[in-house]
Amino acid sequence: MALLRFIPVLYVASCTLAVVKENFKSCEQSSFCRRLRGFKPEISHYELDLSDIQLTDNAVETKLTNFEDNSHFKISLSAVHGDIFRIQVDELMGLYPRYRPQYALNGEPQAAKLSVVDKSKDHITLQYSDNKATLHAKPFKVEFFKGDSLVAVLNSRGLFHFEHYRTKPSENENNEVEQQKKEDPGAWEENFKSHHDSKPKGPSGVAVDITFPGAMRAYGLPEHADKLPLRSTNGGEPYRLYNLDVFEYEIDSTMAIYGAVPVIYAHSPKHTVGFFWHNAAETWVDITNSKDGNVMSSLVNLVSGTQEHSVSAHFMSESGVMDMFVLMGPKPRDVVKQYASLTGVAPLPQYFTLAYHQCRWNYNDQDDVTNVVAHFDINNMPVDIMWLDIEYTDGKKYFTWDPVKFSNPEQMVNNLTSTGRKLVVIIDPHIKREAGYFLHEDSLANDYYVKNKDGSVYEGWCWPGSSSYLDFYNPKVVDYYKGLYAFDKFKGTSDDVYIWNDMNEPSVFNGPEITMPKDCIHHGGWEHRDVHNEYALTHTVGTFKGLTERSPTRRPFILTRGHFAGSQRFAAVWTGDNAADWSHLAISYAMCASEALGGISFCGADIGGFFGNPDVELLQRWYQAAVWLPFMRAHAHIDTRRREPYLFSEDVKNRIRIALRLRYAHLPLWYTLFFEHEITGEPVIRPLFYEFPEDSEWYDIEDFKIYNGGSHNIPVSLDKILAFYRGGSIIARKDRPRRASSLMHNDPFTLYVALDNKQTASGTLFVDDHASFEYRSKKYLYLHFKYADNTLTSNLIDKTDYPTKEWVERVVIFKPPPGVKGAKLTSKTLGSVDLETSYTSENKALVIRKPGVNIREPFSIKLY
Ligand code: NBV
Repeated sequence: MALLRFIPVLYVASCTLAVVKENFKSCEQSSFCRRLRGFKPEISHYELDLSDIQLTDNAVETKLTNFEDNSHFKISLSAVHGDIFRIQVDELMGLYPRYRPQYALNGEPQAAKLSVVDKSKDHITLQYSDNKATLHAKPFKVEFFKGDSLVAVLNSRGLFHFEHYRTKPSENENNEVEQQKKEDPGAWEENFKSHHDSKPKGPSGVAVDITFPGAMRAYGLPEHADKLPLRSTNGGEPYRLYNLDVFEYEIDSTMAIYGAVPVIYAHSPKHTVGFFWHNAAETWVDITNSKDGNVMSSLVNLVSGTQEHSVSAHFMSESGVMDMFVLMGPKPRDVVKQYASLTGVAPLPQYFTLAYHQCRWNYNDQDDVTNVVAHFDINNMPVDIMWLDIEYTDGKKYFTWDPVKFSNPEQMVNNLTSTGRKLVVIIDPHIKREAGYFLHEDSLANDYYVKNKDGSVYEGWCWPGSSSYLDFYNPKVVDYYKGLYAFDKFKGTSDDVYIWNDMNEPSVFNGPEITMPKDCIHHGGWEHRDVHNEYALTHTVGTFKGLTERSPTRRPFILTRGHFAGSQRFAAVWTGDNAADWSHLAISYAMCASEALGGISFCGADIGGFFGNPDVELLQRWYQAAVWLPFMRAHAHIDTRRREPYLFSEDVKNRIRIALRLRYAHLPLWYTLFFEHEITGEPVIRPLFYEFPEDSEWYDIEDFKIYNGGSHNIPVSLDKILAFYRGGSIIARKDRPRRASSLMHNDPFTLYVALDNKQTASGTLFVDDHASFEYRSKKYLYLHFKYADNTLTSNLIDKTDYPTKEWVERVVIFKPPPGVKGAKLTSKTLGSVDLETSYTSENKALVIRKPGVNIREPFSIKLY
């Protein structure tokens, strides 16, 4: 498959922003994290009862006991289709039910057959394909084997801990003093700054450690503004997963930000293993990597009984059941696909969504919007989508328009669509508490809001002032909410208007840590603490349903800030409020690569940086770099200077124009990768460790210079966009510059053939109508290009059809065989035709002109 890589130049970090850290908890300030991190028994407190097991075709179930306090749990281990083990632990006769996320999984995982291969009173071994799991009774631990290799050990350090629900010890109890001594002061109620968490159910934390013997590095746990490989956290703060609106977030940090995807991959050249912690409550994760060579990591080696490298993770959540998936690999590609088989994939987006988006907080009025697009046209710069931030609304009441500045949205939208453009408008989940506002009145009348612990409607402070929050856990709210997107409800919108869901962590300006209090209550009686990380996902589910029902023949487009495991099925994400700083440009790659491994490929960062004013060098570099991230949008804070790319000097404009055109030329590649993502679950962007590029060569896409693997010093002027085609790839591009992607649909392709050292190459191309769901009824073309034996061939992969005018205009072969005299095309309708060729010795490329064949038709071009 064709693979595109952009290697960003190393920038010197000089971040000038300052997050107010005091607004957010450290582990030490969070009662359950403090307790669970501090829980370090010499041996595990837990014991399995293997004398009484229930065995079915797919699972084994038995009892687990904490012999220190004699609490009992049921535990099951099951096999899930696709080389996955699932371990579930819940209380036996718990005082209250425990929450299991409702939206992360893409349906119930499909069970696979499990057989017992060995059983004694202290262990039982179960096998599924070439995967084995051994449950040890005392101390409790579970070992996972791929073939004969031990690849993961659950509870190897004995940190497994399940705080069962209890009644609060009464003040008069004799053991009160003892009890108080043992109990963390925040166990039964907790304060943070001026906020009080009443914790009506008391402590309910769950924690587990998992060690990956042999692993050299770990990846995953988005969203953090940190490097891609996870760092050892001993001595520092654990990675925190708690969706938060962190103003001016800092980089190189394990602090929580907007999204939470609790999946981790431990990697070594031999094995890659994944672990998905299916829990929506606040979560902290400690990482220990033996390579760091500290005391803790030696301990990990000791308990895992190995002197080789290992990585260990310690997951700690505030509440919920324990629901864990071990993804058995064996390669990065396998674990990521296994994760996708559980949480789903992003459905193929519309073609235009991969083009360039122009956003700003805010475009002042509808004339502003029209003018911006006109300037792009005047300056021959492509743009597909204009965005409106919160100021388009009537007083921050979503689903309304400012009556003065946006008095005629239909006309504004028509202006956009007449030149092939679209509009995206923002819709946040907080609702203005204003008498007469239909949404508020409906929500009050029908009981649609999240509640306080006493049952009254929760009120928080957000953009509109006093606000309440829709409770998407109530199915009636989702039904109501999706209806708000109907054209007769959201007047002025049309099929060409799409949605941006912001502030859905949820952000509450006067709430604890700028979010909703944990003792708020959702439909079903769940506390906000149980569902917090999933709230944004429920919001996008409502929006997705709204757009699908409103425009049944168009694929929805939603951008969301808050996200959770599974969000990819509904929305794209961006990295939130970054800064106009080189360090934020550099980290955007790591952040999106991490999201992509966590299933969320459709990711981008605000071009230029949200806060602050980028200098022109940074702005140009940002455009050049953003060409190679899946979601490409410029955005800026309301207090920044205008920075639409046409506002700059001719040479700056020219560089940005070249970058934008490069993006548009590669839209067929992005689109094909998204199609393949939907089918296979493979990420659209992939870090190098994912691909094992040992044999590859890299062709500079401008001068076709060849680079073999390893590191190279390459001079990079401002004009230079550093990007490479991997040797062995065939990339189909559309090189004719246009104003919008919709105007390129019938344009011809140029096939770039980058040969590997065996003089072969291959690639794929997906073609359809760019917008509808017809591709699900076989109305598409999925082509395989192959170059071998001096011949390029194109064939259909699937038995499908899509009548298209798209044709092949040119073929460019990098490093062609020596002495080529000409090329002959053969196809059914064109017969056998001699083609014109030319060779440029400067960049060692052979150009074959005008094959002229329709892309729908299989063909071959033979060099002679
Ligand atoms: O809606 C205003 C902004 C938006 O422009 C930005 O992209 C979001 O991440 N929003 C946050 C609210 C406030 C930002 C300080």
